Formats: sequence, structure tokens, C-alpha cells
Amino acid sequence: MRIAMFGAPGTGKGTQAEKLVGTFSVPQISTGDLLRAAVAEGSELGRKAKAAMDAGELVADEVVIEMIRERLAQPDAQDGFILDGFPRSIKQAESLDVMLERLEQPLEQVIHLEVEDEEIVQRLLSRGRDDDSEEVIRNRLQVFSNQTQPLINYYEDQGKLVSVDGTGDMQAIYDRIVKALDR
Ligand code: B4P
Repeated sequence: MRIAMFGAPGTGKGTQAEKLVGTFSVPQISTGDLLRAAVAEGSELGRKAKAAMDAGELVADEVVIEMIRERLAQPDAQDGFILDGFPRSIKQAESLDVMLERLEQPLEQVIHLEVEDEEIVQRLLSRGRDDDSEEVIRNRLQVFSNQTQPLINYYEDQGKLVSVDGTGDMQAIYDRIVKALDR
């Protein structure tokens, strides 16, 4: 299984990717988690990423693409993966396509999780991570609409897009995703 999940912040990408890992036994590769780990370590990459993350901006494409290139080369990613929160821009999507073509392992499907903005704001305010202030959340929503939403057409053109309603019970959302993947 080689899939990617994208959606606005707080649509539940991480939550659902974690559940999928339990069923399909492939690693979850979350750029958000990798970046937070780099920030916690205080590495050079972490220092570069922190300001963008705190402001709700995307971390530079070059930084994130290199991080994914290294992660996909690890042994546990050779038989499949669930990309969570990557790609988030057309440039990231194009680089990923090139990377996976070279490995002769193209993405199979791309899940787009959909949730209304106001519900997202409520979810993230109650999560309360450092970058979950209302101002930063609203900026992340704007960034999503400007930079990530174009992926909808990009993957639709490739015939890989699966849009899933991300509202309601977490198990019900999970069942919708699995059903969509079956097709
Ligand atoms: P991420 O870590 O990807 O953060 P996210 O979008 O907020 O999380 P997600 O959608 O996974 O939501 P979750 O399941 O946790 O990114 C953080 C930052 O890193 C970005 O802003 C950016 O700066 C940087 N970054 C990451 N990837 C990048 C990239 N590719 N390029 C550049 N920069 C990048 O769910 C959120 C909350 O909702 C949780 O509390 C959860 O319990 C709750 N929830 C989930 N499902 C629910 C449901 N059905 N009902 C009610 N609540 C639910």
C-alpha cells in the first residue's frame, strides 16, 4: 500500500493514519511529527523549521522534500507507506512523483479529508498544541487554501484522488476511508 493523506490542519490526518497503520502494517510517515522531533532535538533542520511552524506557515519545500527522501529510503518503507501531511504543495507533489517513479513505486491513491473550517478551529483549540492558537490556526487554514488545495486538481487529473468526509465519529471516518481504498 502506497498512499498519501492530505487535508486542512486538524482534519484528522494523523488520527486516521495511525489507525490505518494498525490494519495495513505499513509505516505512517508524518512530516509534522518528523519536524516536531527535529525541533525537539534542536538540530539545524529543527531550527530552520521552528519559526515557520510557530507562525502556521509551511516549512520550505526543499527542507521537507529532503526529509522525505531520507525517510523513504529507510528499510521499513520499502513495502509501502502512509504519507501523513505530505505533500502540501504542488512542488512537493511533483518531487514526490519523481522520487517514486525512480523507485518504480508510484503512489496508488491520495485521500483528501474534508472538514468545515469552524469545526477545525474548535478541534484544534481543544487539542491545544503550541501552534494551536486561534490566530495561527486561521493562518494555517489560509495557507492550506492557497498552497495545498491545488493538490485536489493535481491528483484528480492523475485519477488518484479520493475525497472523504472527515466529520463525525472517528471509527465511521476510518470505515469510509477503508471502503474508498477498496475501490
Ligand atoms: P501537522 O502535524 O501535519 O498538523 P495538523 O495538520 O494540525 O494535524 P492533523 O490533520 O494530522 O490533525 P490530527 O489528526 O492531529 O503539521 C504541523 C505543521 O508542520 C504545519 O503547520 C507546518 O508548519 C509543518 N508541516 C508539516 N508538514 C509539512 C509539509 N509537508 N510541508 C511544509 N510544512 C509542513 O487531529 C487534530 C485534532 O482533532 C486532534 O486533537 C484529534 O483528536 C481531533 N480529531 C481528529 N478526528 C476527529 C473527529 N472525527 N472528531 C473530532 N475531533 C477529531
